[in-house]
Amino acid sequence: MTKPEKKLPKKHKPEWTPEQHGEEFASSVLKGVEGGHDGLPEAPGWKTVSVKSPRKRQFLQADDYVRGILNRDRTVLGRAITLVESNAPAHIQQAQEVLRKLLPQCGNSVRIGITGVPGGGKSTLIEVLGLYLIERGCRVAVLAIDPSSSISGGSILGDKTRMEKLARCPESFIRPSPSGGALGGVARKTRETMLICEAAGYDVILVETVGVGQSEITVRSMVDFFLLLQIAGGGDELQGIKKGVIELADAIAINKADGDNRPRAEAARQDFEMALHYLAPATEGWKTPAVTCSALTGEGIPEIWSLIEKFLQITDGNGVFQRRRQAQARDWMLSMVKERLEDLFFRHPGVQRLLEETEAAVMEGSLPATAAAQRLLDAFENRRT
Ligand SMILES: Nc1nc2c(ncn2[C@@H]2O[C@H](COP(=O)(O)OP(=O)(O)O)[C@@H](O)[C@H]2O)c(=O)[nH]1
Ligand SMILES: [Mg+2]
Repeated sequence: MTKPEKKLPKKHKPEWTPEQHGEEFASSVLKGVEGGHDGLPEAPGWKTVSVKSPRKRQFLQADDYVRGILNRDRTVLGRAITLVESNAPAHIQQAQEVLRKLLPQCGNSVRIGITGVPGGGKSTLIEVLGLYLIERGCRVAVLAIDPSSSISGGSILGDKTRMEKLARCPESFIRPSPSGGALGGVARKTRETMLICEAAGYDVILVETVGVGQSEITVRSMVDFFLLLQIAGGGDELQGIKKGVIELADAIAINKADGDNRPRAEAARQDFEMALHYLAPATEGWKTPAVTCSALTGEGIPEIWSLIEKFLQITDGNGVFQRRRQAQARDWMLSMVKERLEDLFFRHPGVQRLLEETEAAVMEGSLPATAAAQRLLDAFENRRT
């Protein structure tokens, strides 16, 4: 077959790149390449223009994914996660098949969540802790939940440079937060990614999340151990920190306890210890400690790991570990049912037709809220009122 003479499409700048972007952002993209991607056949008359990789991607069946993941093939692992992150119905179905087949090999890792204020040193700590664990023969996966990152685009780049050494280790796997808008979607993708990483033999899964909004609660609901990272600020240390977050933590680490900052970090630690005294612990049978550390010097990091090991030993012994995992799986299922029902409800044509006027009637006081709710629910169930 002779090559069709075809003019290359004009090069376009991408619509958006972050400031000071690296090579990962193409400086130019080609417009209108149809087909030839992800194993799809090429569109007739088109020659796929490949800038870098001439290797054609094979379309993988569910069993290919499963085999690749169990064989610890990082390329297949990456592609399986992309599959899980896809919102296309066909992909969701295939991802579920892969997950179902992998499930017997899941659940053998330690799941650790790390939260704290932006800039508190979470990524730096994960790098140091990750390298420490790899030295001890572990394989480490790092995931992130950051619903804001798909908007700002910033934190992914920041974190990647923060975890440079860890990223270079063959025993590590780092995956930035999936884009996907609502926290619910991001959480589902992260949970399923976690399961895939477990099947791929990662012993420790570290989930980083920003300490804003609802994401701490989401991460708490998917991990065994939850670490709250704090830094010593000026004045009253506990001001501005949500009490609720402290109650979720299995340990509080005051980071940046180095140089001149040491005494202030120690003072903050004492404040937290005092506050913890009055709060119910996050995990039954475990007393939440407050410690200091420095992700910069590595001081205190082995001690944090010892804490986690002790926690695992205790919670395994008293059954709390197993019970929490069971409850997490059940709650996750229920929350997905609720999400789906809510979605179906508000998309229902009968509900959509009535919603606006019913809302208005409730607001002006002409219809009681209970009767209004019943009216919408009846519309959802297609019952005449
Ligand atoms: N002095 C000092 N700086 C640190 C320490 N840990 C992190 N940093 C710095 O704090 C900044 C934010 O760190 P990063 O890990 O990105 O924070 P994250 O937003 O919580 O992930 C970076 O400039 C780090 O070098 C520490 O223990 N001591
Ligand atoms: Mg970070």
